[in-house]
Amino acid sequence: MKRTFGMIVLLGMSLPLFGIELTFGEADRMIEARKAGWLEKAKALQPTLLHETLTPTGIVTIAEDPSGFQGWKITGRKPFQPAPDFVLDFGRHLTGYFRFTLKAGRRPLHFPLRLRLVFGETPAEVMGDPDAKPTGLSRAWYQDEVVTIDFVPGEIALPRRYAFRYVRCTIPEYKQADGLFAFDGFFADAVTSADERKLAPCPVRDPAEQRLDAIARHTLRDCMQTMFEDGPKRDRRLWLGDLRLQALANYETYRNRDLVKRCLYLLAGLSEKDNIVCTDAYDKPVPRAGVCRILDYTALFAPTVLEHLDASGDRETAEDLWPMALRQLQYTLAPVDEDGLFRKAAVWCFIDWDRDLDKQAAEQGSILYGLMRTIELANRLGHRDQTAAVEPLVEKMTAAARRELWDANRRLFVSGPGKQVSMASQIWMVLSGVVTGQEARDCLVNAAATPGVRKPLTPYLRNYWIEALDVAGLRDDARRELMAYWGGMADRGADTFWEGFDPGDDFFSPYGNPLINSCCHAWSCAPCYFLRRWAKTR
Ligand code: RAM
Repeated sequence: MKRTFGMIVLLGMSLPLFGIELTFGEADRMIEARKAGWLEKAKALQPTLLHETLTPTGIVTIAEDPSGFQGWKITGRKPFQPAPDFVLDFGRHLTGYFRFTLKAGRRPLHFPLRLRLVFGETPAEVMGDPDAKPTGLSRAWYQDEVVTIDFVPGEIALPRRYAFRYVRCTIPEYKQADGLFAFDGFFADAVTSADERKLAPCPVRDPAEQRLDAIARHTLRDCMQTMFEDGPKRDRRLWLGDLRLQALANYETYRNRDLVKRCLYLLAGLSEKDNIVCTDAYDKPVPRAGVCRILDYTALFAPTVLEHLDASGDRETAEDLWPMALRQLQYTLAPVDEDGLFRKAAVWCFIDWDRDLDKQAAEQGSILYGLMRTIELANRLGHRDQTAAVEPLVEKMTAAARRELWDANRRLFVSGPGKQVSMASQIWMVLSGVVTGQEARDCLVNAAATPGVRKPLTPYLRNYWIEALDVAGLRDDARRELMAYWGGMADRGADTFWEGFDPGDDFFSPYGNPLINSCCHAWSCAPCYFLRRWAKTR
């Protein structure tokens, strides 16, 4: 193997890797030859959605109440009766379509009948004012519509797909329209690619755990569409980080391995010219790459391929995608300097929606984690020779993390020039095996007890916190954390688990306006993964 130096140059930093240039070059050629075929395979794996027609369980009255989630609480329920402003309750969260039928009244409809409809995943969403706070995202994510009807009787089917349990209907000219029409029926067509008949039996016995398992499963199911969506309300996009957690939960529940395979092929097939995997994608109207590229998500491609191999035994797919898994190392390792330390990257480092989080240690850990899993995948597929050049980096990055980021006095990891203490740093250092055993336990426990420690703001990073506690041998703490955090959402009335949850702040939103948050969010489906796995190994 030819000795090459400085193959990776980004932001002026170089990493001396020996001989690997050759391997990446070969990977590039293989990717280019296979890419179009990957999109064909993704297309062939497109699932047929399952439909279920639902009718509302009745009308709910919702009142302002500071003890309710985001200040609103259901105060009563009754059967449907006509009113100028009413909220239908479909009894459960669903992803799907809405239609209603109207009857003619005693007199003809002599002006257009105008209704305002608001679809909500929570009571607060249908009652709150979406314009009260600006959002960094589009206001159009708020699910409201104005419908104008010229003729009755008739059926009005809204073309858009919504994520909802509640539908609020307001009729501004209700008085004038009295006697000109009547509601005849309301229907929801719920869609999903999760097949309840394939659901694995639930080994969880404890009722509190069963409650969380059911909500998590429901979350996963409503996100399972023609691909794994992050949230059926928003962004309706396939994100690699979300996909990994959905895939793991899906192996324990709906076991739709083909949907994981389709998503892996979509992300690989949609990779850009430089063959770096797409980290967010759409499948409609035709598959297209999104606009983001997240470093720590890229590092999760190989682990997701490896876990799919483990869950499905499908060696052919892993082999097919292997060059892609290998090729990502060139990108994820680029911001690592010659001493094996992650310095700074000019790309999006996500980790969590915490804008003040210093991400150095967490990125070091997630890149190292991805590297180790790529080597493991190589071993499984008999391609050890192709990762031989990067193997010494595991030791180098581990040593650099211990040398530069470990605070031996406090027995925890710090991050960045300000030596910030966060759970994110400990979590990824534990998951990447930089510390194990007592050291792993110490850093997780010591950081959590540090005043001002930055804690996860999203269920995404919480998920990895639970995993890290478990890996460190602290399963009881992992269970306690899980029950407290996801149980907190359940206690606040969650039908499906949310995109963001700060136990101290109902109004937390990464986007400025909590009504834009997604309340059925893929990366929050962890309980059905952990609780089911733990129940099998108690
Ligand atoms: C948001 C979505 C998605 C997540 C990205 C990083 O837009 O909630 O789930 O993966 O951010």
